[in-house]
Amino acid sequence: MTYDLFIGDKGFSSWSLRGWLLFEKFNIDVNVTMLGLYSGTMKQEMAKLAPARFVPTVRTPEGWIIGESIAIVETLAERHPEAGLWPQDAQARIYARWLVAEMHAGFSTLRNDCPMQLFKQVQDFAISDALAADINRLEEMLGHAFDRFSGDGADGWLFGDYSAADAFYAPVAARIAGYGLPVSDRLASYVSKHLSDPAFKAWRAEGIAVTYDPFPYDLGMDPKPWPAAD
Ligand SMILES: N[C@@H](CCC(=O)N[C@@H](CS)C(=O)NCC(=O)O)C(=O)O
Repeated sequence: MTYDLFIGDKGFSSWSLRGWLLFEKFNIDVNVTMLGLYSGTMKQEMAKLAPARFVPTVRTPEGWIIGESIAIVETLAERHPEAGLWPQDAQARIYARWLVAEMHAGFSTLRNDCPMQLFKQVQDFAISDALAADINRLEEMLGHAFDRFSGDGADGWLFGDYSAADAFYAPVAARIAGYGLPVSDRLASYVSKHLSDPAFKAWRAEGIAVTYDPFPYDLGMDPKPWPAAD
């Protein structure tokens, strides 16, 4: 008996990526099922998972359903304390939870204006004042983690070792990369760390292998290649 994780898509679904990273990066066994987020079959396929409505949704080995990312991360952390989803240090753990909660509830302009797509880098993306404010807030929140908790300088994970907070900010890194958003050098290093993470690369490779007709998002004229990752 193992967990079941239901996701929607690998090229675009930021929340699916978060859910998958929580299993993949912390070595928790899971069977992954892809639902038809873009083919129109998801609602019908999710009927058996009610009252869950969105991906990611998890079914525990007991058959219990978890339909929200925050509930998924807290449940996995409670059931797998040895996996290290949250930092060990109590103060770091508070900040990791704060980062995850703020990601879940905030950054609405970043999320709306720059939907995650892992295919290309949009050229000359126009930065509104509201988007600039979200980017500043990211710099402030992640900068605090770099200053106080990351331990190994500008290119470490937020709390030294990979934590659930990094999983929640992986799609943010992808948005910064996918829209060429202007960020500080240390945030750019953190983005590169995500882009070169083997789990992220494996997810992206499968995501971009899918052909969409029509392609769900407008990438503008002549988008640039996705940034190179080691
Ligand atoms: N609050 C949810 C958000 C999940 C979410 O919005 N997932 C999107 C895909 S990235 C979805 O299922 N969309 C389907 C729909 O809106 O019907 C969570 O934290 O898991």
